[in-house]
Amino acid sequence: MNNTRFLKGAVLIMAALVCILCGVIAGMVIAGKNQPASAPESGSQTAVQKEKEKSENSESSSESGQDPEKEPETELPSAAGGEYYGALQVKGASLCDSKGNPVQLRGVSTHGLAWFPQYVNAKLVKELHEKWNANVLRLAMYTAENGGYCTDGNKKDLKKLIDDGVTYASDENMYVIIDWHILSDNNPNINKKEAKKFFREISEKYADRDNVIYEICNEPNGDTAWKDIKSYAEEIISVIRKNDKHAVILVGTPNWSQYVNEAAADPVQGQENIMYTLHFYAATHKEELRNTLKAAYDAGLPVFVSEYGVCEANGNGMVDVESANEWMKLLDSCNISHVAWNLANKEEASSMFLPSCTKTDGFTKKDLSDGGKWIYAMLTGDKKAMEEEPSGVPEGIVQIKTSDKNLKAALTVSGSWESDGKKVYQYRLSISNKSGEAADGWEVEIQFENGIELSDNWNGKFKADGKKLIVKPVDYNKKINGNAAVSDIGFTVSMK
Ligand code: IDC
Repeated sequence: MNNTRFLKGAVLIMAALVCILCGVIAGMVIAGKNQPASAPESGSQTAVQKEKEKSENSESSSESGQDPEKEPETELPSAAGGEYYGALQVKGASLCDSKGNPVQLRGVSTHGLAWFPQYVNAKLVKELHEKWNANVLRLAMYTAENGGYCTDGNKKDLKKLIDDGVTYASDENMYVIIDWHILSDNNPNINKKEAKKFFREISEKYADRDNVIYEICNEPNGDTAWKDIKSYAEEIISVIRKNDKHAVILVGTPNWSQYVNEAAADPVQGQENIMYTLHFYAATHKEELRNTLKAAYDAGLPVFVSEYGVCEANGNGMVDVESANEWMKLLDSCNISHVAWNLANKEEASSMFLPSCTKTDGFTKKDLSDGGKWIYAMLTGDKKAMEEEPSGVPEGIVQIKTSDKNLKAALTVSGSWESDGKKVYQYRLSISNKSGEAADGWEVEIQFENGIELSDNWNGKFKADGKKLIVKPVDYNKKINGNAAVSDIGFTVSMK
């Protein structure tokens, strides 16, 4: 009996060690893949540490089994499903079905295909169609970053991911955008030769598919002028048109696809079914860019919002629900199509899934980041999905106080495990500003049941003192606009 118990224990410990080791190695591989050199650093925790925590985390939960008191989490319910309109055409400023009725595509974009390939899977695409009501999926293929198509990326693997994405979307009767995601290569002419080759090949391959849309340059930026983009567009369009006479083609605009006014003043001539992209990030771009969009639309320019975020333009920072709602009002009133950035669990506000969630399908509301919840609620009309997480006091905590009565802090446990006989908790914190006025700073004081030791933290400045933890902002999440929130602040503590 004792021997069996000893053996069982030894097996468990060995299994645990193997799991941790695998987790660390996987973490290193994933970290190498997911973090392009230019990725904004989010706090002091490295991706390897996070992956390690995740593996330790899931390990402890598999040993202790399901918490019987926890309510079972249900997957997202079926919704109406995104509509399919057959072959599309552009008439005036509108995207239309084959009969000429204006239609709107609404959907989501992958993150960089090379970094988060796991989200290109049939089950998730089905889920996005049936449960999120999305009718378009964008496949973002970076051209110049780490793993980019024109740098060190594996062209064969990237084209296979595109092909899978196109197949899954077609199986679901969804539109699919193939996005030549220029970014650090700020002028599309830099990789024009490669672009021509790529679009020649894929337009030949997908010529018979009515649901494929080509996005020929994600975001020209820096000093790239509209005339540079226009001449590039003319060349690429003629390459595509040799194979595919009717597909909708999306053309980027200067300044990270914002200056649609410049395209409106001098659009591509003699071509049909061309649209111009405008990209916005709700917490950064507001009234002024909305006015630019409205003016271009009123001038008759067909605009497609092939990428937007509900957070800041760096893909992180705060989620601005109020601004995002304003944007949607405008887009809906003009029937302008929109695609949300991004399908990933990266530690950044624009990722729709929480970093602690490693699922690639079968998502529940609890798996969604604040931005993800907003996107889900907007696409499905399920307002409940946006309700705040309970701001009561989670496990291990006695009280949470904020520096201002208009600021409400919500704290949730995103993981817990044991280490060296101590209980370790990982918490996520978000702070919402309930007043209409911006708050220029904030401070949160958290009182724990026991003395704590802080082992990790991100997106804030932290000071632990006995049973107390003070959290203050970092530069980029200091200001909270009226009716907006900052989120994805996190920390790990062990209880003494
Ligand atoms: C960001 C990603 C981030 C990645 C970075 C690479 O969210 O994880 O490290 O690219 O430079 C865009 C771009 C889009 C950006 C996004 C957020 O099209 O590639 O993704 N953004 O910064 N335009 C405006 C914002």
